[in-house]
Formats: sequence, C-alpha cells, structure tokens
Amino acid sequence: MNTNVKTELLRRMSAGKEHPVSGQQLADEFGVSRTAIWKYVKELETEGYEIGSVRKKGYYLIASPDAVTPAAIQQYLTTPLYGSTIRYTGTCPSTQLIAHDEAQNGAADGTVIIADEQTAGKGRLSRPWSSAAGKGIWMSVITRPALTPQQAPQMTLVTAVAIVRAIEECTSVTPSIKWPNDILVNGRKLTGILTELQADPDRVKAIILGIGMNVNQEPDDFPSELQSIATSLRIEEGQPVSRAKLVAAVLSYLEQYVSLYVEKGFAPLKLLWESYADSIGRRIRVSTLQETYEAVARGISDDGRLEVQLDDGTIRGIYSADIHII
Ligand code: BT5
Repeated sequence: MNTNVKTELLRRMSAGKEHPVSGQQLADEFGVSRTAIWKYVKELETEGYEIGSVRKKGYYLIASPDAVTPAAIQQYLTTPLYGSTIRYTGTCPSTQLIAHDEAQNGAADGTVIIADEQTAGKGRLSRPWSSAAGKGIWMSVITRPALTPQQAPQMTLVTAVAIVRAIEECTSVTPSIKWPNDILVNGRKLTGILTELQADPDRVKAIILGIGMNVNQEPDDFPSELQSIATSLRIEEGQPVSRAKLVAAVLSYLEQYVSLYVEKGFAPLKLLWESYADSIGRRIRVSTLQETYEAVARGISDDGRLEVQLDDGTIRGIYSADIHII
C-alpha cells in the first residue's frame, strides 16, 4: 500500500466541502491511476472516515474516526524521521514484542509499532498494562541513537519530557513526571513508559520505547483495581482528544529531544525534566526489589539516577525503583 498518497488524500480532504480534492489531479500528481485513488477513498471509508463527494470536483472529509492508522497519524507528522514508517495492528498481545522482532530484523530508526488494543500489554517487571481497544495510545518506538548502554536509562526521562510537552501542546492538561517512568495528573497515572534495550557491550543497537497513554477512557473503562489510581486525558480535559494528533506531537518532540540528548548530553534535558518532576524536595518512600526505605528526593544526576538523601545525611543515587511521595 502506498501510504503517502493515502496520507496526502486525507490531508487534502480535510480542507472541507468548499475545497474538494480532485481524484484525477491527485492521480496525475502521484503517477497512480484514478482507480487507485478511488480504492484509497474506499479504504478510508472502511476505516471509519465519512467522505462526501462533489460531482466532477472531488472528495472531501465529513468526519474522522479517532484512528491511529498510519494515514491518520502521518497527516499531522512534521518530523523527518520518527513515524515515517508506522506498522499498525488492530489488536496484538504487546507492541513491545513486535518491536523487538522488527528491531532485530533491521527496522529503521524511528519505526513505530502501534495497536488499537493490546491483550497482554506489559509494564516494568512484567506487570500488566491495561490497554483497552480504541481508548489509548499503545505504541513502541524503535530508536537507534548513538549511545553507550550506560546512557540508555536516561532515554526514559527524555521520553517523559517529550510526552509532557506533547500533552501540553494538544490539551490544557498540566501533567507532572514521577521518576522514573510515570506521567501523572492530579496524582493519578496517565502514562507509563517501558524502555528496553538491544545492545552489544559497548554500543546500543536499539532502544525500544514502549509508551502507554490513557487518552479517551471514561472512569468506568478502567478495570476496578485501576479506577482510583489511573486517569485519562478525556477525564482531565472533559472532552475527547485526538489520538492521532497526540501521537504525531509525541513523535515530533521525541525526535527533537533524542537528538538533543545525543548531541549535547543529558544536561539540557535534565533541567527540563526537573521542571516537570513532582518529587524533587519531597519526602519519598523508595521500594527496590531488595529493600524499602524513606528519604528526600534531591534531583537527578547527569547519568539519570535519582539522588536521594537519607536521614543520616548520606546521598544515594538510584537507577531503578518505585517511589511514593509521603
Ligand atoms: C509502566 O510500567 O508504566 C510501563 C507501561 C508501558 C506500556 C506500553 S503500551 C505500549 C508498549 N507495549 C507494552 O506491552 N508495553 C508498552 P510500571 O511502572 O511497571 O507500571 C505498571 C503498573 O501501572 C501496573 O502494575 C498497574 O498498577 C498500573 N497500570 C496498568 N495499566 C494502567 C493504565 N492503563 N493506566 C494507569 N495505570 C496502569
């Protein structure tokens, strides 16, 4: 399928009834047949787009579904790399699994795997991630930054900043970041990030950024055990939010910030991250696989560790843990 022609058709049809898109003109421009354009129109209708036509003039868009198909996302994309290849699936166990396979088979930097629904979405330590059909953004971005494996953990923080900026651009919600991988609104979890690595001892081959964002759930759409701890943009904003626009915004900030990180190091991003972090200066409970203790969060180090001060004054840097503000 030629996504470019389909994406361009969709983008141009958004101009409305006053400016219909001529199928013949588009066919000539892209060197495809008039029938091919007609097929794209039919495909879009099957995907839920409502399309009108003006006799002898062309097609226009009446209504769009809240889809996360390649054409739906790519019509809003402004970035050169991230999202230029998008593999969409209606349902799958986990986009991370597909992304690992694709990365091993040589998928390009910035390839996106996205699903409308996951049946076995996963968080850190294989915890389950609830991924209801049509309600959220369940995607994995395959990145190939020139980093060492030691520089990989900061990619979670870079991704968190990109997501917060995208949310601010697309909604009026003001999220905060809870180290290391949660984005919260009013203390409830809106987004989780799962960063996984394929690496040689001295070189990153691929970093797979798993992003789960709750977008259009109503409170009852969450399983009962999540209802008091999770939230969605729709709940916070009071109205539905376009998933495709948000994906495009996330990819755009992500591409920008990952290249900033590779070129300039973590320092500029650390400042941004700290400006959104909710725990700095607060007393927290730290739980690792080995132990649980209380401390005060002081900031993050240049290598992405959370720096905490224990009651006896010593400073500790932690790479991985769950924290709770107390
Ligand atoms: C995370 O783990 O927050 C990482 C989540 C990453 C999900 C994405 S979706 C696309 C890609 N494909 C995948 O299979 N995964 C990635 P963690 O910090 O371990 O948090 C997991 C915990 O969050 C669970 O134990 C629940 O308490 C809670 N949780 C599960 N689903 C949730 C949801 N939809 N919204 C808010 N909280 C949720």
